[in-house]
Amino acid sequence: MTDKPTLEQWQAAAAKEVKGRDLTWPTPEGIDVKPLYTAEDVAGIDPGLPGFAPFTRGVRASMYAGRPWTIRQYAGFSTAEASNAFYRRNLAAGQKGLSVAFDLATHRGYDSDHPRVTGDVGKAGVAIDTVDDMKILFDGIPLDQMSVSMTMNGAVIPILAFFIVAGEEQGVPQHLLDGTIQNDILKEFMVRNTYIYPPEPSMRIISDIIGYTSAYMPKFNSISISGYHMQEAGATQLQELAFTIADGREYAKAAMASGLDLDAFAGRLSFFFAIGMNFFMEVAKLRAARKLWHRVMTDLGAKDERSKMLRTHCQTSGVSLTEQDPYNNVIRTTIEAMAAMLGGTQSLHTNALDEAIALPTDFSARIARNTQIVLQEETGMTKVVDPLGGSYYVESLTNQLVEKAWEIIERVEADGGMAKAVAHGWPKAMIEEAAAGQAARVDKGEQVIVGVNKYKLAEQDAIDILDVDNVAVRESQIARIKASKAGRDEGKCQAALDALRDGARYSSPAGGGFETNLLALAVECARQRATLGEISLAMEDVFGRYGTTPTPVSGIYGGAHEFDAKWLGLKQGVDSIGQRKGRKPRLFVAKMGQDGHDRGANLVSSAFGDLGFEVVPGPLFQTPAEAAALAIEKDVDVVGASSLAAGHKTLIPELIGHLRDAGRSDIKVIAGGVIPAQDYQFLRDAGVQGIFGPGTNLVDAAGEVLTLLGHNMPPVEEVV
Ligand code: MLC
Ligand code: 5AD
Repeated sequence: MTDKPTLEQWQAAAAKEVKGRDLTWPTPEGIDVKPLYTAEDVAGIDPGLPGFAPFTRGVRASMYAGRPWTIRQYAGFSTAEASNAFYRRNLAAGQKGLSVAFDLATHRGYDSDHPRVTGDVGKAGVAIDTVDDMKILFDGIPLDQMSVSMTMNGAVIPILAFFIVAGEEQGVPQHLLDGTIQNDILKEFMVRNTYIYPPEPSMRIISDIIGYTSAYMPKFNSISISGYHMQEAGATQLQELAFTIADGREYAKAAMASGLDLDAFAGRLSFFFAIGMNFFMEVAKLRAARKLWHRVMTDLGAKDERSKMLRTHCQTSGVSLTEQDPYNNVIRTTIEAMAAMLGGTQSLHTNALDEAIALPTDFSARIARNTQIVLQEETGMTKVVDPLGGSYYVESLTNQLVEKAWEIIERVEADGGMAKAVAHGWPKAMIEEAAAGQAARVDKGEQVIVGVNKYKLAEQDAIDILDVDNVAVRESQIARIKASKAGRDEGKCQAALDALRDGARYSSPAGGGFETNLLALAVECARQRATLGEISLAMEDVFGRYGTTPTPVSGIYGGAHEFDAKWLGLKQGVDSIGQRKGRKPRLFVAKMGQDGHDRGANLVSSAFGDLGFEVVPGPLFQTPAEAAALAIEKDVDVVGASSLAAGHKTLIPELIGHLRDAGRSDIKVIAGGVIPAQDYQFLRDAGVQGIFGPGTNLVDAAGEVLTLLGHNMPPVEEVV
């Protein structure tokens, strides 16, 4: 009998095969993934059993063998009628739960007739101004049978109030309402930016909602603590994991501080993670999250095991998808969906193949939905609980993530908790540094993205995309707001709004009773047909409206390129423009409309700053007139308008018009972000001098900007 080979023998054999090349893979998480895992890596690790503490292997004993995850596709666009029809078609075709995407005007607490939101109405989601819109949205969809997720964080009080009243008027009492409200403000301040009020009253709103729903809506998940947007903003999976669990801990502590009993609400806290392309890391992340949450809730004193169970929704990663060669996105999404499933998600959204360009069409939504249906119904993969349990690699990764995340969670605790850490800014800076590092790896070709930096297509056919006529949507919304206001008892409506304003003023913590509970007071406003804008404004009168200006990180993108000939040539170009002008070239990175997606804008600011530009990082949410005024005040050479929420056809031409009217047509305007090829000519005709779509290489873009500024870029060979 031959002896069993030893690990040393394997090491020698592998080293011989690859001639001593190091096969370790250093991941962005700081984990050195080895080419082989064995029993030695999991010695002493016992992941337990599914359905039992600490739930590493899943929250239910039978998991998908008993009931598959909920196919819950996030959707919404245009009017309530259009979105309702889309939902009904999708439900008829196999979708199981609903998930509402609201437009950015709604997110930020503005009615569709507000002058700040002309470019945003109905664009990135559905426009909802009153209870009447909400009723149309769920027309023919029984709210006691369908679980509904609503992604809302800023205008969370009016939206949840509308939902409750829509149910009431549909004949469904609130205790039967089943669903989830996102209601996660900390990550808004960190990465997603659809906040309205400053942090302190925003945290009170969350406690008020947890208090109200735990008393009256036992089937409703009061929060969806979200890491998704962190990964979208560039966070590593470790950062996403750690900050999300730390956010959860902060919310639980805030609700307890407001007088609520932990076990009365903890069972209805839910989570939401992104699932990107690092397959095993994602599986391990979900398993680690469950283990960590169990530990956090035990520490906080939860008694009920249900309070310690991390239930989560997942969405495949939007940023991992590309405009280039878009059918590859179907492959990527399938792989990500499998990771979510093998990680044990409760609910899943799979992105559509046109993700990088526009909202889904019926066609792309069908492929996305069927990705899940095929996994559930054709593969047999649901028949075994946690099939990767016991994998040396997955168990070892799970444990490493738990340990590394715990270090970050302890750092947050040492800083006074997540609300303080967010105020101090370091989590956001960490995420932006990770984003800049990742962008540099992609732009340098070190991280392969098929069709973008490798295996590029010479030519690419345009695919059909959904285009929403926001002018028409806005007009129909304005008509409905008018009708709703005309039909209401004005005295009663104003009295309800006054009561809400008073409730906001009352400064002692929530939980002391429902007289000052903002959701309870808003429900009455909704019954009296107050609009979303009016309800938001009543609270804004007391709380104020919050705004920030980005502070781009520096040195990371430039540092990664410092020895590249092309980069050095660009730096010389920037210097020579500077000498010619007597000052550095100035770039203003503008964010107009209610679009708070600032990853792209921050990356551009950061990379151009590293090149030697003087960068003016614009505040979020400007109107075109405000952006033009700032461009003129700062005397910039170029305005780069970053648009990720489909407002570009309205907002950018307006900006150019304002510059022209002020006699400053010499200021060049370029556009970047999610801009479909179909819109390029329209924008060029409006005077846009450079367009940079998804997947743009920032080094190449900088070259074009220098040319635009009159610099003759020498060929790379002349620089070195
Ligand atoms: C589940 N159940 C079982 C079972 N599995 N019962 C017996 N045996 C099994 N094997 C039970 C559950 O206990 C539950 O009942 C019921 O079935 C439903 O299952 P669930 O697992 O709770 O699923 P679901 O209802 O879908 O809830 C999932 C959730 C929830 C808890 C994660 O919070 C949710 O749906 N979240 C979705 C969030 C979302 O869609 N967000 C979109 C964000 S988009 P009971 O009685 O125990 O409840 C976004 C993008 C952007 O943010 O930026 O705009
Ligand atoms: N409909 C469908 N999907 C949407 N997303 C955003 N808005 C919508 C919408 N209205 C998805 C995209 C995006 C993520 C935040 O959510 O995948 O990346």
